[in-house]
Amino acid sequence: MTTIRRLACIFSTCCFLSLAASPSGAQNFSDIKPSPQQVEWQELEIGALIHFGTNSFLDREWGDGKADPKVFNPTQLDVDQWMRAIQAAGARYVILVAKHHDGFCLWPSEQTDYSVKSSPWMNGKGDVVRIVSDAAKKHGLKFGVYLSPWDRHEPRYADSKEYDKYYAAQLDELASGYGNLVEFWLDGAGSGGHVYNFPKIIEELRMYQPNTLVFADTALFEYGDIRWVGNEDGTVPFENWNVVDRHGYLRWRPAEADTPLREKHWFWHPNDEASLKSLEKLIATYDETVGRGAQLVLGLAPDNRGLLPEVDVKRLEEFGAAIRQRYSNNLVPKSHVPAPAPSRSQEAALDGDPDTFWSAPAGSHHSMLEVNFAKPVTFDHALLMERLHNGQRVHEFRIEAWDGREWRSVAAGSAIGHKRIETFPAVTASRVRLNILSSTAEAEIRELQLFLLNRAK
Ligand code: FUL
Repeated sequence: MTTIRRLACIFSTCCFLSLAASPSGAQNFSDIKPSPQQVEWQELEIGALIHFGTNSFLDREWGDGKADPKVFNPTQLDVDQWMRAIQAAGARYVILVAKHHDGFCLWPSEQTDYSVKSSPWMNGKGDVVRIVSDAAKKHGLKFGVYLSPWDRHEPRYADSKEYDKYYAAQLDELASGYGNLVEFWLDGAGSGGHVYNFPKIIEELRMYQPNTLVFADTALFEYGDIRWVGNEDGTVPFENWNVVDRHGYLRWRPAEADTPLREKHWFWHPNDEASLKSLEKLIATYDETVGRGAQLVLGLAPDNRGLLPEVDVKRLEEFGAAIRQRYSNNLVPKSHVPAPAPSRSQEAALDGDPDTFWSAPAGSHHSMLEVNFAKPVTFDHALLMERLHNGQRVHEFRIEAWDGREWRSVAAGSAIGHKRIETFPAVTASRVRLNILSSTAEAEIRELQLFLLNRAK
């Protein structure tokens, strides 16, 4: 389902006006830095977004809010099975859709009876948000929630002010009752024309969850910490900058690319196995999201038993294994000749350890990171990582290989960001360098890695 997450039309404009009048004056791209929470979040790289509710029992994507809660009756619900599959895929966080557009709540909200408490599941005594948040913790995964603003069931939706109270009260329950939330997903779908008091809503959220990151379309600018990438295809358009501008207001807002494991389906549907994405497609998705400095969020859909279908589990396992295998054989640490003493600090970007980094000479706007190999190596992929604590500094780079007479460019771009994966025809060389043609201040490079992935048959 194509979705337009436009919150612009539903968000009061007063906050932008107050920002425009801010005494801080003009902002500069290179001064904008991530918060510690954003730095930590960008390390997670892959997340899972779980859609499960009455739709899962009715072969629907968007419920109309009229489904009988009695249809919600998973007989084999096993959230540990979900978590094992999520971990196997290499994901590090889970976002649960606590309420989708149909208004049905997966926790026993005190604000409505339209929830699990009116379902036969566990005789109305169950709480899916509780068991998923507990299971995520147990499996070492961070946990977040999606609470749809658009609500097709709740009669108060017709009255903006009354609905704001309802929504904020639901948010309080989620924000105060389930431990730390890594991310709060604000989906603008269906909300066109509706006015929400987001400043108040975010105030409420921050009271209990000062560290949570708010995902939203770029419209929710003053508050959004993570931006939607603009499509649900699993592709991040080049060049991907972490600082974005809206109405002259700059903010660090890393991109999250959400895409379902099954083509165009966020909820489970019967006889739908053909829509399961192929392993090749998922690998390409990884390279076009994480490999472009963004977060990949895979949509997972438990079925009407309450289990992830076996074929989905298998695909997630294959995906995780394939990514681990592809990027496990970095040629640089094992085959390169360590740099001579004056350039020894470069080793920190050549050691295969993303926790160490090389800093280009202080104040430089142009720098080189060179790798020498004892014997020529053949490679067709490069993986770069920039340290972002001080901002996204690299603005133009080339990866170059020495052909015996001159340096030849094998890949070039503007943004590096958290991670950048480049694919090119195989090159054999004993000298390779990252030529940073332009950086706003000294570049900070965590990794330069090289791989040979497409071996000749
Ligand atoms: C969209 C929704 O309309 C879809 O149903 C799904 O929840 C997706 C993640 O976001 O905006």
